[in-house]
Formats: sequence, C-alpha cells, structure tokens
Amino acid sequence: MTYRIPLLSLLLVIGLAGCKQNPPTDLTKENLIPKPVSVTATASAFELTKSTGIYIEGESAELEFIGQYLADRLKPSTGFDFPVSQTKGAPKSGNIYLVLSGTDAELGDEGYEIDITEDLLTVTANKPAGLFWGIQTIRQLLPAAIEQNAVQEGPWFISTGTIRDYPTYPFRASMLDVARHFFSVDDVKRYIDLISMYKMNVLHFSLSNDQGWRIEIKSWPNLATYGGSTQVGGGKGGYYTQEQYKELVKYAQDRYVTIIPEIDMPGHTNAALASYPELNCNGKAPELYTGIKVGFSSLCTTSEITYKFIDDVVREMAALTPGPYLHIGGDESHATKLEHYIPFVAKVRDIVKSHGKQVIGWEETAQINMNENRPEEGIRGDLQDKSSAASAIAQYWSSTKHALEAVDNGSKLVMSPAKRTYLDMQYDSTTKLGLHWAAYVEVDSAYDWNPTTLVKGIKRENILGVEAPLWTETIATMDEIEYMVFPRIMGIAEIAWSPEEGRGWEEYKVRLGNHARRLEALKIDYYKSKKVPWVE
Ligand code: TNX
Repeated sequence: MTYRIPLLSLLLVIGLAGCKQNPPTDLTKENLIPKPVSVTATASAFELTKSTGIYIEGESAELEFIGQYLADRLKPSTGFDFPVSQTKGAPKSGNIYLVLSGTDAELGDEGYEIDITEDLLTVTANKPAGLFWGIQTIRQLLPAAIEQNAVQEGPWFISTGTIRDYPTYPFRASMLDVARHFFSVDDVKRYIDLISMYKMNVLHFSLSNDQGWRIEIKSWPNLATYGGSTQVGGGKGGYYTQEQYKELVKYAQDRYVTIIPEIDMPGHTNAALASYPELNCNGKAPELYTGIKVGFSSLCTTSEITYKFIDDVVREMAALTPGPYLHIGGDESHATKLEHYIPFVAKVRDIVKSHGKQVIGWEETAQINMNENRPEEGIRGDLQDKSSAASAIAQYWSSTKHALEAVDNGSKLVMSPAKRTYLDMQYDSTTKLGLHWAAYVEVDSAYDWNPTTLVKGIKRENILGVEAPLWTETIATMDEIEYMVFPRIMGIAEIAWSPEEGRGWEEYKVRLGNHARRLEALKIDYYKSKKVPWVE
C-alpha cells in the first residue's frame, strides 16, 4: 500500500525539521482575549520572515502610523525589519496588508476582519481604529515570545483562516487614580499600552482628590504646585504640566484610547480647598491630607467664587481634551447637604456643556429629587426636571437606587460595579495590597457577570459600556498596579468587547491560563490565581 502525503505537509515537515515548533494550523484553537465574534480555520499557516513587509492601501499618514506601530511591536523579538510601504492592491506573497474598505456595515467603527492565507495576512476595517484592534489580535496569534524585548528564535507562524470581530459596547474603560498616589508620565503610558492591548478604548483619568491635585491649571496655579505636593502616606506627590498632559492625550489617541479627565467635586476636594482658602465656606484653608478617609471635604456650593473656579478649571480641561467627555466626579459627597448637592451638580453640568463637553458623573449625580424648596436660601424645589440630568452619563458603582434614577432620567450608564470591577479590591483575604470594603474579587468573580443582568431594571439599551477602576490608596508603584490589574482587567475587557452569548468562566479560564507566557514576556507582574490553569 502507498500513502500520498499532501505536498504542503511534506514541505512543512521538511522545512521545520530542526525547528522547535510545528506551525499551528487551527485558527479556532487560538486563545484570544477578548474572544472574537467569529473565527474560521483553513488548516494551514502563514509565516513572518525577514522579508515580510507591511503594506498599507493608499496614501494615509494615519495608516502609515498604524503600520509603523505594528512594525515596532514585531521588530524587537523577530529581529526583522518590517518596512512599511504604500501599495495599490494586494502586495505580493509573504506580506502583511492593511486596508480600509468602508463597506462592511457589520464591522462598524471599531470592527475588523483578518484574512490569513499561506501567502498573505490581510486586515480590513472601515476605520483606522478597527485596524488597530485587529493588530492587537495579530499579536496574540503569534507565539508569546513575540512580546519579548530581545531577538528570539522563532519561527513566527500564524494559522490561516478568517477572524471577524467587533465590540459589543462602544465604551470600554479603565480608570487610573493618580490622585491618591501619583504616577509618572511613563507609568501612565504603560497603562495605556496595557489596556489598549485588550481593546479598551477609554482611560478615565482621576486627576484630583483629597490627597492631591495632579494637573496644572494656569488660572489657579496653587492647585498643582501646593495641592499636588503630597500623596497618601506623605511623600512628594507630583502633577502633570499641561505639556505633559497633552503628550499623554496624544499617546492615548495614537492607540485609539480616549482620555476622560475627572475633576471630582463637590467632595473629594481637600487638595483644592487647601490650596485656596476662598473655596471654603469659612474662608480658611485646611491642611493637606495624606490619609485614606473619604466623604469629609466639600467645595462651598453656595458661593460665587466656587463656580468661577469650576468654570476656569473646566475651560482649561476642555481645551486639553479632544475627546467628548469630562467627568465631574460627584461621588461620596457626604459633607455636602443633598439640597445643596443637587443644584450644584445641575450648575456644574451647565458649565461643562457651555465648554462643549458631555458630562459623566458617578451614580450619585443622577439624584434629582431633593424634596426641598427654600427660595430664600437659593434652593429651588423644581429641579425634579429631568432635562439637565438626562444628557449626562451616570457611572454605576454600587447603588441600585441611583442607577435606576439614572435610567429614569434617560441617562446612559457606565457599569463599574465595585463587587466585580474594582481593581483595588483584594483577590482574597491573603492579598497584601488593596481594600475589601465591597468584596474580595477573585479572577472568576471579576469575569463571571453580565452588565445586562446585573441590576434589575438596567437593560442593554441603557448601557454605554463597562469600566474597571483602579483606586490607588494602597498602590504606589507600577508593579503594584500590574499585580492588582492583571489578570482581572483582561476578563473585564472581554465582557466589554465580546458577545454575551457563549461567554463562560470554564472556557475563559483555559484561554486565560494560556496567556501566562505572554504576560511574562510583557514583564507584567500579574496575580497567579489558583483558579486559573496557567500554562507556563
Ligand atoms: C470608593 S467608588 C470611592 C473612592 C475610593 C474607593 C476605594 C467611588 C466613586 N469612590 O473614593 O477610592 O471607594 O475602593
């Protein structure tokens, strides 16, 4: 009897004799996070070689930048050059081809299709963002060693087939608190790199709090120079100059990440109150604060100067912000009476709108029923009018009541339930960093929930997206950030991006476990949960 061996298999066997790895040939077996909408396999492989180039269709500085971004990701570990060039029509065999097509409605603004044959790796999208997210997928289709910073042996195969993918939610965020502890420009850039790897497109940047004011405001300079001069536990704190901030905005934009600055008010304002006595109702500036209590500070909501201050800060922040949103905080304002809080929030919304930005506030800002009408004190009981609140986005973190008020107002919600998405919550009782007031949040708990079923009365159409906040009262270094954020953020990124149907912890944990070597190659100091079957 004679056996006929298909030519390709024969060539692969001969070609690979002596190599450590066989080429993968089943695209459906790849452990992608977030999981794509659809994957079909065609049982062969494409190889990156020293002669692979990156071709962009047509003339576009933006596509060239994306091509170069991909080249920069692939160069250090492969040692290949990956020259980026323009083309008209598909390039010759062995290359990568990035194309904007604009005709595939299902893919929307952020979706992409990757077609891999033995000859060509093509990424198609309607918009540049789609190509960028497609590139994040390509990184994960290559061996983990692709993420190393020094030349590795290879070979660099990718299984053939087609991936079609697009996000469930348009808002996929993480929050970084740089107020409780200050983090350098380079740390924030790394944070942006890490979240964008999992197709998150929003960095909610918490820039002010009781312990520190972290952004230069030219019209109120003491905010940064004095209000930014310490942090939790003491120490020197810090702040970003407007030039540094612009650099971060640009860095994020280049990765299709929108920065949403948060200036928290009327509470969480001790650093501002300490910097300017006139912001206090009693005209006296408190000391700077380096503890971790919340709910004790408030701007003076009944004085004119407070609104002048807010108008100046919002004007400067709006000018620094190309994105559509400004976050006004509004959480835990326990030192502000509700009848002052509600009109304050309405006024601040108007200020933000007057500077051309859309308002986001924590869930408390959805309250409109203050049941008070004391015109002699300037308090109007007619603020039950929903129109001011309706256009604002509310960020759910713990109160079903406030979340339902937001829905009733007609607001959209960002879902960041503390029990599931707070990255400062300890994994379990042995975790050294973090807090546990909401819950211990193990890796399975952060993954195993659905935004659409979490709170009765909040439906898919009410939800703009999902956010994982990292508060930093107990977190002082980039290593500590990474330990708390990874791997939980990967699961939350998947919840925000991937279809709800077919998601499940048992299947996800296997995919996650297969990311161990990739995380190590990226030098991410992650928490090795025992619940995950890590493959090292
Ligand atoms: C609650 S949740 C806060 C923050 C704290 C955090 C600590 C919310 C909107 N505010 O001020 O840092 O808990 O987990």
